[in-house]
Amino acid sequence: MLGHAARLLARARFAIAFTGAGISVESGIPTFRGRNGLWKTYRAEELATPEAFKRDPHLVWEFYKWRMRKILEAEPNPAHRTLAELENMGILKAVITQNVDDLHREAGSKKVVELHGNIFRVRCVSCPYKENLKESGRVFEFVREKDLPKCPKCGSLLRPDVVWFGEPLLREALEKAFSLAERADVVLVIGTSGVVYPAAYIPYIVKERGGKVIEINVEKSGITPIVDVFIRGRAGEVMPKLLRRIKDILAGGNHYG
Ligand code: BV8
Ligand code: ZN
Repeated sequence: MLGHAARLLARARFAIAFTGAGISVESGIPTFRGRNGLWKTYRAEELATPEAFKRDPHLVWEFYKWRMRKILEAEPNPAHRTLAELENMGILKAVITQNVDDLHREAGSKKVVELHGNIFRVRCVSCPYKENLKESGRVFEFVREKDLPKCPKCGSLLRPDVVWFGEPLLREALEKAFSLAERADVVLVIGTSGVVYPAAYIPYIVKERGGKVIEINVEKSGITPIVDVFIRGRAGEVMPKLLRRIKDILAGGNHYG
């Protein structure tokens, strides 16, 4: 399996990666639907919605600040770092991610398409005001703040600049992701249950155009039925092994053929 995946990637003309919450598990960030449930009493689906924010903005901000704190304590893991190295080697052309944790960028990936936004960006519910809290250096003060965050321009509520359930994806990100998928001859799918749409279309677009689909997951997912190579395992363990095999092939170590 690993050798087949390594050969597909080493020979790929235009390989991309498609990642979900599972790639960040080994950085200590709980998945959405995993056993260790993201949020003890509430399901993420109920909190990551405009209705929840309207009904109880305090609770939704408590949920997001809890996640921001967890992510700020987290480090990219070997899976994130391997994707960044594959991009530097010219093998991987882009990472399309459903995650909002910014760990791909932290790991050094340059071409990252964030389909569901970024947890460190906030925007005003009324005016066009947006702020990337990491860039403005306000992230730690923001996370500590107990009161509801207000827009410095118009005084309205600020919200996380992420795509909630029932909200349309950012058109520009979606179009970029779809055009990357249309060009890809290999897509490396890592750590996604493949239940959230329209993001989950990405591997199908590659498949429909004759591309190859490689999946790394600890269990089968909604994508597995269309996968050419399924590697069962934890992303942080599998990815470094896959990289070594690819390097062997590129070094002409043709014992993998
Ligand atoms: C929209 C940002 C329409 C917020 C997120 C019924 C059928 C089909 C679709 C729908 C439906 N009912 C509703 C819908 C639409 C809905 C949807 O798809 N719902 C799902 C739940 C059925 N989609 C939407 O609402 C989207 N918008 O459709 O709008 C529209 C159009 C025009 C105009 C108006 C409206 C918006 C979806 C975006 C929601 N926002 N995130 C935030 O993060 O707070 S999605 C959220 O789920 C995260 O981004 C997460 O990444 C994403 C997907 O989940 P996964 O990444 O796959 O994570 P998950 O926990 O599910 O799985 C983890 C996987 O990792 C598992 O497979 C596990 O085995 C594996 N794993 C674990 N450990 C490891 C590992 N793998 C490797 N190594 C390990 N160590
Ligand atoms: Zn405003």
